[in-house]
Amino acid sequence: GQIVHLADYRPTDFVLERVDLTFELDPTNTKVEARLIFHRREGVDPTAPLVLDGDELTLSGLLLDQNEVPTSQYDVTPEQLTVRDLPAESPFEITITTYINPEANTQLMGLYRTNGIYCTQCEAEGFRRITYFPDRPDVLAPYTVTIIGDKAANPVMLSNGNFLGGAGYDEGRAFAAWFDPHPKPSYLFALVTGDLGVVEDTFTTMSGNEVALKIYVEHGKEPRAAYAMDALKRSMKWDEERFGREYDLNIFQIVAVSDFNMGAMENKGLNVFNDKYVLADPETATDQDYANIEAIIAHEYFHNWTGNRITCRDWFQLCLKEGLTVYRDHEFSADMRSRPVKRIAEVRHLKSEQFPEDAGPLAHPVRPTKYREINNFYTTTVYEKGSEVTRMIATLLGRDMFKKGMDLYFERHDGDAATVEDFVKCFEDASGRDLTQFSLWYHQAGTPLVTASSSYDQSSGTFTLSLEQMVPATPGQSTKDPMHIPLSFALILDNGSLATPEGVTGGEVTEDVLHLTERRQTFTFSGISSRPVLSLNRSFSAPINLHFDQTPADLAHIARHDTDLFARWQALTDLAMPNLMQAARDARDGKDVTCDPALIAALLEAAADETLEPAFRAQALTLPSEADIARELGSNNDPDAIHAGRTAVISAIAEAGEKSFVHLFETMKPEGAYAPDAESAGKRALRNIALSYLTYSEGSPARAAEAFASSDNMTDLAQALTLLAHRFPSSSEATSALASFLTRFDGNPLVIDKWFSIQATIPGADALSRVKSLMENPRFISTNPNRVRSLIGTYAFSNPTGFNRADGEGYRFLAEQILAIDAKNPQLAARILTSMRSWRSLEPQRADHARAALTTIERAANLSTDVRDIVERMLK
Ligand code: B3K
Ligand code: ZN
Repeated sequence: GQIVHLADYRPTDFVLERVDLTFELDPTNTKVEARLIFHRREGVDPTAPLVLDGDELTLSGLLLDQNEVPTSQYDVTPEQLTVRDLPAESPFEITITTYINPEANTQLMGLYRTNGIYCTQCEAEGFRRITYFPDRPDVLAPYTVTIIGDKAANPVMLSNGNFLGGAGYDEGRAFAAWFDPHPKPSYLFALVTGDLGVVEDTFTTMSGNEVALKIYVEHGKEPRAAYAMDALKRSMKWDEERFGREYDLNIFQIVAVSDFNMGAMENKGLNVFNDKYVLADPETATDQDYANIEAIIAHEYFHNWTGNRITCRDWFQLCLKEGLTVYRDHEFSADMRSRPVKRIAEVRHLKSEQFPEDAGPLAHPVRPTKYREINNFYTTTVYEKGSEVTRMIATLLGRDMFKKGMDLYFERHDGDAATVEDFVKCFEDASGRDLTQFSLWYHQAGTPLVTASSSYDQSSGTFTLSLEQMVPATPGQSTKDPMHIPLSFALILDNGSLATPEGVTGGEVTEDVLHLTERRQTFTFSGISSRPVLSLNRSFSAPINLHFDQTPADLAHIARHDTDLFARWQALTDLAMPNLMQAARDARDGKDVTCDPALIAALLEAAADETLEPAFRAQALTLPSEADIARELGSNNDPDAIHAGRTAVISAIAEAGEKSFVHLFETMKPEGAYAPDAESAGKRALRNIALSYLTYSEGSPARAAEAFASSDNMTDLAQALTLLAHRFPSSSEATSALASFLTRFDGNPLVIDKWFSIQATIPGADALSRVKSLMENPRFISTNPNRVRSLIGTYAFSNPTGFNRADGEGYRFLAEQILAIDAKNPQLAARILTSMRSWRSLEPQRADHARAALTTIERAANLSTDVRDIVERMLK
């Protein structure tokens, strides 16, 4: 658990030339032989020893150029192997033998077993659990891998790169050999073997190479991989068209496994996926599942260029591959689906996940400068804010210059382990623009707050906009410099058309983007003939909090007229938020909750507007979440009051709009058999949000029960079940729907996960006892990350009233669970613990309970570095 500092980076003393690995598989005693060829880097002290990383390893053999190394020449611990007296100049070969136990590997890092399959996960530092190695991303080499194992149990034997050959070589044993010609860091190594089914296809690249595509799944699940295959082919095509990136091996493989710590992993030529993000059919997957599969298949595939061909120099540069690749997958989904609706979903996600992280004790820059446990930095800040930073570069430079910069990046850094500075430099060189101030987005944590005020002067025809920016203090960064904030804007006139100013003073404006670069800046637009309504930060061009006291009338004007659909949705949200905040305060003070008729009118108008796509209308009707309201309130939060206030506002909208909701429910049914396309999904979303409102106005489970009984796809079924369980938890309709869902999908763990999550998020204090009894259910497997996340994780992250019980029982329960999970799988435990990152903004009684629970964790014996790092930062 030492702290690692960016400032301490230096290249390795030895250059790795080649890696040759042989695995003799055995469930509890796998032999790994690693032959590594090194040479001393020029200029390095000729006596410097070779130091290799390990993690829980036992060395059983060590050769130097095929001769046994005397014990006096090396030191070894489970964490490190140091070899001395190595050749000063000529290359040498080190052969290391270790034995590892995949069956006992509950951390799911390194080589482990899941459902009879051998599988690896090496990012960030899992390779050192396989053999002693310079396990860092700037050590790249070509790999040859030989796999030897039981023939019957492992008909499929896979590793990175191209297949060299294989056969059954003696009684009951088989082998396979793979060669990956592309130099890669160890974190991209993968090995998978087992008895798996496969779905095959091909893709012909833009220069005419035929690539074999294979998706491996458990036998019998092949039909459920069809959508993933389709998404893969579309991703490959899109990356050629949009970024000019072509695939570079003759085979691309994906394996779906059921025990996996995260979503998926971009190992070179052999992606390993959580099966949740591969398997889908209409009966078992929701529209959201399909969209996630499409996005994650694309994300991992896109890593082949942004991550693998160009990797990271060190783990501080993680956003170099993750932020950029998220940006790429966002763009892909926007092109495949509806761009504005996709943007709304991204911003909802950013605000609900990244903004709280940036405003709490775990805040860190997109490019951090120190870490204690790198696995704790695969955060929404690195990923999602990292993506937003890339998006801002595109906004600042414009589409063509951005493309030139990307081309330069691919050309200049192909084969490199690069840095964020390298990346930014490409855009500077391509465009001639100085990005020094802009780079603060990588280095300063915290969500900037921009305060805006405007005025219009009729006599001179000028519109004045005053902006002020403030970046809040974050851990380790008490003062901040002003940032370069690109704000997309429009001046909307009375009739809905956009004003074209004659001139502007006070700062740089390029096309529809204002460049806010000072702490305070006033822009004056001239030649505006009548009072315009300003729409600011359109498309969410900058990831900021914006305080701009616009009147409900102005917001309604934007919601009606902006040509940017995102901005229309944003205006509706801005209209709703003060209502929801006041509702929470009123509920807390025992007052009657009211809802502004103007809000109701604006929402119903958007809902009924048939010129708008259904998916957008569904987003418009989906009010900010309880967590969103808590974030806006900022401090002294009472989740029960927020829930009560929001529920009352929803009821008021439901009453007023009942007729429209009945109409939408009856008409928004996609025709024909289920198809997961965005348009049909949009109709289902609109119909289901209408159904949700109707449960409030009708006050009866009847309509949802009927929807449950008649639905022919998982989207509608899961939504109906959610409404029954959440709105009418003690009704016989809810009980029988939960029971029939279980019977119908028993044996399909990914669907049972939905059954767990739906129950874990039933609002109210009873949720805890429900979660506890579900943990006793035999279908709950405490070592499977998907089960744990869907029950315990969902409860802690997504049930504000159930988890934040006033008596603190939710926190005490979580503390116990974290310790139990930590003993087996530290990464999973640490991730779920981050659900408490906003504990300081709770009202004092709950905050005290939360602190006490965190302190129990902090004081526990044998904490992993992962959990210790999180809990200590949260309590600091
Ligand atoms: N690169 C992996 C994440 C690895 C997480 C390691 N703790 C998946 C992705 O971002 O594509
Ligand atoms: Zn990624």
